[in-house]
Amino acid sequence: MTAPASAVAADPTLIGIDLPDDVRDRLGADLAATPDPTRDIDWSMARYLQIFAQLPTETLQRVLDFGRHPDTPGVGHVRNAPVDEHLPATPRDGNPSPDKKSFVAEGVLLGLSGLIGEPVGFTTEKNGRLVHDVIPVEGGAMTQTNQGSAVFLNFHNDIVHDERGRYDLASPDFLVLSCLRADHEGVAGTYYADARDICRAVDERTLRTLRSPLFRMNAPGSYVRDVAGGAEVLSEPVPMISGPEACPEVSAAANGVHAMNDAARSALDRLQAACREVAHEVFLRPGEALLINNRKGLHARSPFTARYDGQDRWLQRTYVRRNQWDIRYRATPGTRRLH
Ligand SMILES: O=C(O)CCC(=O)C(=O)O
Ligand SMILES: [Fe+2]
Repeated sequence: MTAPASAVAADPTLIGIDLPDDVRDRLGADLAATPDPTRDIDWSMARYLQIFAQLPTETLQRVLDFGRHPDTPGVGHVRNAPVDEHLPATPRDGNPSPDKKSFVAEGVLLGLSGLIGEPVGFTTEKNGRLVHDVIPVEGGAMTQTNQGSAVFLNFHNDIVHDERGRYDLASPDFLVLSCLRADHEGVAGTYYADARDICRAVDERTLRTLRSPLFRMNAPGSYVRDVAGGAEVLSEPVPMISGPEACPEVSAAANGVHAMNDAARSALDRLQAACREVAHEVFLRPGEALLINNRKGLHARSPFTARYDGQDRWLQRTYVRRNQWDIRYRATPGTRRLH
């Protein structure tokens, strides 16, 4: 792991995006006057675009470049974003808070998301909502899911179960994580390992194995729990790393990867170790967000202590696609962003 993000802003695989105070205040005032985005999401996305167009041109370009170019960094750390004046208790069940009456955090999350793509929902993840609440939930403390807290959430990317047998194709291109409340001790770290750095860190033979279709991904925990009755649902055999050397893509299921032989098993262990060696570490605080490219790298989270007292760590998250055309076969009839 490397130093906290503030010290690595110049790193070529992490960009820092700092909003000046006057811009933060202007965005905050505009977002505070914007209604609940779930009332009319397409109108709200248009409004957020207008609001975020006020960013300084260079800042705006950094975010746009993050979304549009294969050779840009895989993770962006946004700091000094506006926050809600009043933040209710962290919901204990991981569902949206009925007491949240202003939508500044949602505006920051969706506004940033709209600059890099389109927020989309998946029926099997958070009931298809566009804004996900990522909160420690008591029953899930030990799980490899976003409800966990007591265990290290292994390096993974967010994938979706798909009837076609590949879970890495319909998956989001990006996720955005925005912090409303840090954990009590402030020790919950979010990590990002860029595939370019991973490829440099492992030996040639391991890389060749990781690039071979010797791995079967288990479907996400939410799908296995809610749809498959707890049984594993494995993908077809896939490689973990694919694509050109200069801009590789990496995919690893959080809920378990089955290696199909011994070489694949040790390559998988080496992959997790390499991620830990090369990862950026960010301790998210209120008013900060991470833009995460879900193809260029893997992310992880350190353990932390949840108290379930209404003051626990609270992130909001979106899943973002550059476009929805390639996943239109999954679209839920009568909806536009739900797959
Ligand atoms: O809690 C975090 O920092 C990351 C959780 C995560 O992997 C996710 O929400 O997809
Ligand atoms: Fe994740």
